[in-house]
Amino acid sequence: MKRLLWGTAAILLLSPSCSNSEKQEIIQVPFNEVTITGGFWQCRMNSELETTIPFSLKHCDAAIKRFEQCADFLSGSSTELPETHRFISSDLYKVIEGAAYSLMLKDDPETESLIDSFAVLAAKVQRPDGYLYITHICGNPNPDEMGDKPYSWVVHSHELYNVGHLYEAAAAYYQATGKTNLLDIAVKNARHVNKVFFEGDPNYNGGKPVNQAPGHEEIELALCKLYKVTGDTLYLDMAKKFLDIRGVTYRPEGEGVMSPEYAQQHAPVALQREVAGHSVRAGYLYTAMAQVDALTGRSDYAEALNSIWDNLVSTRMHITGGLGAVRSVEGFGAKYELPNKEAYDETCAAVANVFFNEGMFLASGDARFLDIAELSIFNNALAGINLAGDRFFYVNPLEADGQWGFNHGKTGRAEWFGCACCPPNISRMILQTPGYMYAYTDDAIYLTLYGSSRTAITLDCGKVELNQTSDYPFSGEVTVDVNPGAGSRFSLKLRIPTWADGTGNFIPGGLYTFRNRAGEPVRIKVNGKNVRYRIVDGFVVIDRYWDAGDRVELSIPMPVRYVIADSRIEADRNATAVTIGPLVYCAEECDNADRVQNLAIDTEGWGTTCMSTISGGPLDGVRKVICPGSRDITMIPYYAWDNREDSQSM
Ligand code: FUB
Ligand code: ZN
Repeated sequence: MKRLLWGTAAILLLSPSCSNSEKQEIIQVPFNEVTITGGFWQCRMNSELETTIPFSLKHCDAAIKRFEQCADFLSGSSTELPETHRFISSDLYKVIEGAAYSLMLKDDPETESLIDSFAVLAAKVQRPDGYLYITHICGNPNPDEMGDKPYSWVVHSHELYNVGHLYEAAAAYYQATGKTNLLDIAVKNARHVNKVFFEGDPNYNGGKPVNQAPGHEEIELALCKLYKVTGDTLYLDMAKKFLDIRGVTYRPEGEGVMSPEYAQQHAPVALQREVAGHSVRAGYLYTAMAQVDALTGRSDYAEALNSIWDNLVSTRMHITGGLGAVRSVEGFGAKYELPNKEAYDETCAAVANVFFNEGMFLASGDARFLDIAELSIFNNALAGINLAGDRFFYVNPLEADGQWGFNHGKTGRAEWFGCACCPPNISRMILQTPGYMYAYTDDAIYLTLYGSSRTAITLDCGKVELNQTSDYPFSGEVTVDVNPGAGSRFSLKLRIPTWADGTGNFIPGGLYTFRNRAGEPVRIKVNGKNVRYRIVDGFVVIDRYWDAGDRVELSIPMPVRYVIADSRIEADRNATAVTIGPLVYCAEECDNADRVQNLAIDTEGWGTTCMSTISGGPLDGVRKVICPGSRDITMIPYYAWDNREDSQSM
């Protein structure tokens, strides 16, 4: 998609571009090479490191106990069997992954020793051949859920889902510490899976290769990570094989969780054209497809992914970037089936949406994917965790009445869940967010998500230090100090979000459009002088010789915008949403002494809104807005709701 927008003053193309015309690989700057220096992300990173990680580790006791019981049972020191559970181990692995990321940012010997002890335990439980799934190892499966023996119910047992999360945790811990204790377990398991699924192992499935894709995707993207940290192409080959047999070698033919669509098994993945089924599964699948294409340098899935993405953003995504509107299947419904109060929008699905869109950006260089990643981060994903970092939403509706226990029985946030997939998912994502800020090719640097931060990037022409200051997403003012080692030429690509590009769309896809115009255009200055620019693929490209001390100032206006949804979304007819920059706003009962469902906004009243920053209390530093209507309506960013009390909200 090309977008054109012209600003003022002189164009900055000083001489022909040095970039070669061949498509270059776009590389993300890893999160641990970006230092957050203030602003929005500093608070979130601090609450992660200080609260969420230790808090989550404490909630792993039940999962660790199963490993201990299994080890004791195997050694003969106890006859007590661990409780059967399909995927509680995966929650523990995800917590370990997040904890490993935290170790990359801050030393914590206690956390490290806890992970090391767990690795000892896991090695005791793992079968000598590499198999690792407690219930079958201890021989006490619930056959309806796990099958009566290993890999006999691949469609729902979650055996491969669990070890996928183990691979991700092991890769992260290896990157953080250089230790191979978990990685050795992961590698042994992956080799075993390869033998059983693709070669044949006399001890499983009568010696015939299982050759069936798992019902819950995850191992595919995890194998990509294993490949990246080990360099062993076996894992990339396995990821591709698992993708290519999906919907080919096995296809359930029932309904609900046994429907062919539920786990995206209705067609070979390269031929799928619309989003379908369970949203977390779908999100992990699409992420893996994008990654396998990128890592193999092929475009086997590009047509499918582009079509699926178009279908997603133009028919089946909530304004918060939430996926999986339908509670009964935790997944996608019919086109435009996007209810508000009943919306499911699992936190894990929002996280998957971020992973998917980051992958699509890296494959294409097109910022429209970053618009969706950003939308999902700032709205649905961040809503999944409170500001203090110790209470969670699994389900993220767009309206709540304060009565219904929509959040797996709770009317508001929960401390943890029996099925705790979401808390560690959002936790591991937040720690990786600095990695979504910068990317680069040989001769270009992309600024992809704004926020106060510092990094250094090595281009062909040498090392470039960048120091960015911004209160984004509460302000669109961004200052970047550029310091190349020696005067050198490269492009700086500044992302201009769709909501600021003058096209009248909040996000790509046309589902959500503005009632009011943007007003002021985006302005860019280099060393104090206005730059005339155009936007290509969502970026302004400043191609010039850079010198130490050069300063870029980007000003993205962030007025209050009123948004209407496509009229085919029945639940949103006659409704107006309020957005500021990438943030979707909502009204809570505690700010509005009235049933919020009774409030009516003046749909033309955007000119008299009033923004201010909250000082003190749980929402300290959050930008609120007062909009005119049946009364003055106080609104806060959607991600910040239910941080004060469980109440009505919309
Ligand atoms: O099945 C594992 C996880 O549990 C899924 O990703 C979530 O949707 C929840 O059902
Ligand atoms: Zn979840």
